Amino acid sequence: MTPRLVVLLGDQLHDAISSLRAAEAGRDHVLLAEVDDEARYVPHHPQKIALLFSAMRHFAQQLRQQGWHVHYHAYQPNTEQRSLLDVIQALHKQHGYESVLITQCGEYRLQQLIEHQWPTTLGVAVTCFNDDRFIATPEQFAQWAQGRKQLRMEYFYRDMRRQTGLLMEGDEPTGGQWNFDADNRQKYRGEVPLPPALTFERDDIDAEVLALVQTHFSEHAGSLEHFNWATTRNDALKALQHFIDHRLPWFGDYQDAMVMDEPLMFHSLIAPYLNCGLLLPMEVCRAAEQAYLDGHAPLNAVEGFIRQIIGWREYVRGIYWLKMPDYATLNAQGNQRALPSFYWHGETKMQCMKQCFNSTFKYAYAHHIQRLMVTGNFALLAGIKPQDICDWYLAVYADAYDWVELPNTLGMVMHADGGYLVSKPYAASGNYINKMSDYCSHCHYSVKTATDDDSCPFNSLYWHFMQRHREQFARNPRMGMIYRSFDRMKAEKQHAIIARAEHLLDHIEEL
Ligand code: FAD
Ligand code: DLZ
Ligand code: SF4
Repeated sequence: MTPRLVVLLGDQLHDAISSLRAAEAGRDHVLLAEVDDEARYVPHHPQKIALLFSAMRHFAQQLRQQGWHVHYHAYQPNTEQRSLLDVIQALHKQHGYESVLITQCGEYRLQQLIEHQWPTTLGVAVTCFNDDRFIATPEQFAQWAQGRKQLRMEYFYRDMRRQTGLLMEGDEPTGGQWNFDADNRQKYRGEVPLPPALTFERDDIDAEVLALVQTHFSEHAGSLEHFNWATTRNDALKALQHFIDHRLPWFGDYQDAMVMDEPLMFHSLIAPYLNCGLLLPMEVCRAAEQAYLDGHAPLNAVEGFIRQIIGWREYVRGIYWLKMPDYATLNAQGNQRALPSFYWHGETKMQCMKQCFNSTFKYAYAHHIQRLMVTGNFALLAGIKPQDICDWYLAVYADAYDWVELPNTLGMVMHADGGYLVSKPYAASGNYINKMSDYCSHCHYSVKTATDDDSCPFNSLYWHFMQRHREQFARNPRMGMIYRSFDRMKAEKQHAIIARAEHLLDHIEEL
């Protein structure tokens, strides 16, 4: 029988993926390809490229052992085969495939090419399967969203709990509440020692890939020196177990906490594995639920963790497919400011930002609150162009893929969708960062003041942002109090704050 070609993208590295399930090992061929078009469409952190290339190579080896006929296109710097389609075309010439099988891609850009360009160029059918690693299909999400003017994650999350049965007792949520966030979000004062990082044994594939990435991608921001990601499913499972054993019990308590030179805290670091297929969302959630049932981790931690995965992760994906391609161009605040260069070189006197940049470039990682309330908050307050800051987040993290990065940045952080994803912008002054971290006591700036030469930039930029967008936000019932407290200030103080913010914006590169 004429073989078909299963194309596996770099973020589809699981042997139960829908495209493989539709194929036959004795008949069909499988392709994995390292190509410039995917590796360079943003300047991905070298660790993200190394993680993917090495995981792809290990996965190809595993598929061969399972009896699959695998074509592996290793990275070649000066080849004419720059895109996935180029590589597929060359193979198709040799083998004359009956059709191409693929699981739906995570990115609108590539999905458009797959649906429209691939079939015409190849002259064969391209069959696209639902990506059932996710719990909700794009159609299910669209149905849920229909008729709602504003979406709220919390209600969607409850449906996901009911659908999966996670932390459910019949129709009721375990513990009588859907959400235990009121018990979470404490400042960390060393009450529990921070767990050691898990390290992995490296093999020849890792070594080869690290050398390749160093040679061809070292101009991208970020270093390979501290590369410590799992590149096989077995190691990703060890990473999951390490999280469950050593971090999950305190995940809820310290989810929002930030500590000098401790970027990992009690976070799981599994997003890169979930997003590229080394781990599946449901197996991760079941493992966390089991830890609760075994009495190893409390409900506030386990519920909080599961909510991130079946709640936020599914919710942002639903919004992505519902709203693309227009979503990527939204700019509800009309921001025009370019991204300051310190986002790329990391040098700034703002200690909170410096801590986030250090972690980002060293580990291709920063935890959620660092992304949302520090580097994201700064971009929001300073009025950075949404497309600039989105490109940055897509490039610098090992877990970054358009479907999850874009709604988080454009919607959650920048409020550039006008409040479709969240009801109120996550804008905050230095006071929030001081409450949740020890950064301010190590900073050049003073978090206590707003108008002096050494005052924390977040303090005046916060009010500048509020005043700039007064018309948009003053009617928001959750923000009226903020405006009333600004209006109660003496006019002199108001002017001094706004003047300080304008000075900072004029000299943004010097902060
Ligand atoms: P943990 O804190 O241990 O959380 C557990 C898991 O929950 C994560 O692995 C992740 O899969 C999921 N999760 C948590 N929050 C979110 C969220 N808001 N959206 C989707 N999933 C979530 N996450 C990505 O996976 N890829 C991205 O490109 C990405 N870009 C982001 C950009 C911005 C501006 C912000 C504010 C958040 C972004 N996030 C992104 C969400 C979140 O910050 C990361 O998932 C998380 O920091 C990854 O670290 P972790 O695995 O240690 O997560
Ligand atoms: C992110 C990425 C990178 C860096 N390189 C490749 C690659 O060489 N080959 C490939 O198939 N996929 C790669 N990817 C992941 C794709 O860009 C990914 O499929 C899309 O981002 C869709 O989520
Ligand atoms: Fe950041 Fe301001 Fe605190 Fe410095 S004082 S660490 S700039 S919040």
